Amino acid sequence: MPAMWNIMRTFSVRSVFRTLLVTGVLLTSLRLPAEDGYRLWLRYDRIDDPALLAQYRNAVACIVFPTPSPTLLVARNELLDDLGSLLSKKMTNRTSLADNCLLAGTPSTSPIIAKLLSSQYPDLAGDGYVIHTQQSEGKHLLVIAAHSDIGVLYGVFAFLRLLQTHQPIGSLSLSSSPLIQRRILDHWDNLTRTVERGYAGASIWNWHLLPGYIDQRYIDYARANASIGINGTVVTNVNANSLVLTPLYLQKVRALADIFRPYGIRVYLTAKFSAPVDIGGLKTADPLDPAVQQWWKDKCNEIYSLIPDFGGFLVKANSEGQPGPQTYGRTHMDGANMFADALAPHGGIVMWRAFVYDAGRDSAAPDRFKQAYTEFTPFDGKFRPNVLIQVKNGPIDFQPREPFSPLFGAMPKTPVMMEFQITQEYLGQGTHLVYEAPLFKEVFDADTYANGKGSTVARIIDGSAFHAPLTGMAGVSNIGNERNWTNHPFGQANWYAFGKLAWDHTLSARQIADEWIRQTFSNDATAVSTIEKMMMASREAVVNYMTPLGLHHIMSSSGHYGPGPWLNNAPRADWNPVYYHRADAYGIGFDRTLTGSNALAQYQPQVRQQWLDSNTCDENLLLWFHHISWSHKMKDGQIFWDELCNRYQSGVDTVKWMQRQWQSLTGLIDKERFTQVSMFLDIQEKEAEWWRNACILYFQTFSRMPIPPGVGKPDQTLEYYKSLRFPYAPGTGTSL
Ligand code: GCW
Repeated sequence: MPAMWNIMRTFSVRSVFRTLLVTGVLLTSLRLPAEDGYRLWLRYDRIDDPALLAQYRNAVACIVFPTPSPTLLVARNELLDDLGSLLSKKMTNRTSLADNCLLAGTPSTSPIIAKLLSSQYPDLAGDGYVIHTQQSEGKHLLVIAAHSDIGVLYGVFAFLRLLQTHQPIGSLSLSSSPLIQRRILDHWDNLTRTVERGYAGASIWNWHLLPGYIDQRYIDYARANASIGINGTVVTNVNANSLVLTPLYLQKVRALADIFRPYGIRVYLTAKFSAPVDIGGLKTADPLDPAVQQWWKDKCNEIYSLIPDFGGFLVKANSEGQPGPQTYGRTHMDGANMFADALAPHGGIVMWRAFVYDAGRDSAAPDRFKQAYTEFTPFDGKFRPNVLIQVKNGPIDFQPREPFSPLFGAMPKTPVMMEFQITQEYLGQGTHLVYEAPLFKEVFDADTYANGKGSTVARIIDGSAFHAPLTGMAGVSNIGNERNWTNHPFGQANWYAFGKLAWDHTLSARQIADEWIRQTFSNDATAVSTIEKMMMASREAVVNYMTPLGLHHIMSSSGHYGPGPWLNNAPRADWNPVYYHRADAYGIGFDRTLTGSNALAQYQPQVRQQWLDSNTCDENLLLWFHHISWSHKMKDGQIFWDELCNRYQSGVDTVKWMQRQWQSLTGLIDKERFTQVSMFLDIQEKEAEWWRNACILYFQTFSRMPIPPGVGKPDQTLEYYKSLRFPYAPGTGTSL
């Protein structure tokens, strides 16, 4: 192992890079140095195109960046360090402007910036930024400007991105403002450091050693998030532990909040509904009990005395065994409003999750699909103004493909925020290359018709459809303490894409992939286009080899690792795959039309119309809404059974194609990441075949039809696939 590699393992990569530059060890003299992925998309290696390097060096000859706040100081250091690396030139801050200076700041740090924003960017909102070239006082200037300090940091990262992706910077007039206010990562991290549905090692929060020991990772985490506009983090699991609200733990939370503050990141916590009983010595947690209300008010006062910019609470109540207001005969409204009242004097918010399905109402046509809508819509307009209802993108649970949740657009008087799952619980977990931006975009672009045509999910979430004053988007984190943060190097792209789309959901998945690849791997044209093609094909591949044509929730139980369509012995009916696919001798799929659960009635008529008829319904969603015969005629003329088998095969074929694409990049990608991705693609290929074989064999016991030609033949029996067990698969750690 080369000596440099050992050094890089031991120390913060950035500080090693700085040392190497200062001591004159030219990193660039080594071709494609080993990369462990720690630096994410923030690599800032020297620009390897000499002409471009010269151009950039001329364009940024000096820097003028007054820093009267911690955030501006962070922004300036980031700019100086990263430009120093990119341009391989020591950058310093000066106090007076010269030709080709980069001027950064806010209206209060520079009259030039004040004038620029008021005259040319009067609409620049909130934490948005401007990157603008202009002549001032006879000098050519490049200006990074914002109204807020954090906006300047966002502008700095955006400017550095232009350089890292080799864009021209000679004449710029860019501005960008976030379309969604709260852009939050939800960590399902337990105080024990296990991570529920985490596939990248242990939690990055070392609770035991906090607040005394500050891991460099906390700073690097904040920096990475700020670079993509994320401005909040819920550091604890929604399956919550009251302990985090005790004084001992609040000191630890405070240490994290202090680190994150200059990066514009607020800390939020999950609140366990029973905390007043668990740690407060009360006999009840009834939200209408004055002593309980007072307990939460006092708790909030205590938290805000330590963390003045504390964001608020995320609550999972009356869901999957978590206590909640219904435990005391009260409603979601009573519960959420109690927290809202305790937080309101401090400016905090409540994110109340709609992922509930405990109530068992609607005994006539029970369907888990319908429960969130059934339970929440009656309270529209009745929540306090600082409550957001946090809704998963689909009605069930982060499946490879779901229709959008019918709750989007169904609560016009209530702020509704999005919850996506970045971690790949149902998307191949730690080893499958699946780029999620196409999934996120598909949901955002879906039209709810809730306020007429064009009321897309994106416009519900960004508040424009119903003028929601409070907006938010959460992503369940895929981060752990693996050296490269996400285990799969391509998991980083999903973290990145989440942040970028929370900022601006109008970006395309391809655009985001393009800039991520350039920053993370290379600007080489072949590498960029090849990797982009792989990423763009990957989401459809996983749909095809796991759950084609609208199949859903057929993963094996508990760990959700691998196929388990045959499972039927879980304690609740709707925890069983057989509940969702309903295969029988006639056919397969969940009838959610009038003849079935009628979940379709929860959508606007125009949406319902799109999916109501099995002959016209989008085939990608067919089994979400219809129980259709094995010989149902598909749009391409095949019978359903053949189409199903072919889709499974096509998923496998795409993975094999991705393997070949990746191999064609030999020499263009650094060895370590190249090898890791190659091995993971091999695992993905085997698992895609496992999915195909197990599902086809199982469904064949109902269809009794032959496997069509061209579809790979299973190499094992169905009994073999059924016998597989993985009790120690990662991600199953429950809250403690
Ligand atoms: O999908 C389920 C997961 C649980 C998770 C739950 C939720 C945190 O399997 O692990 O619990 O969703 O979103 O609350």
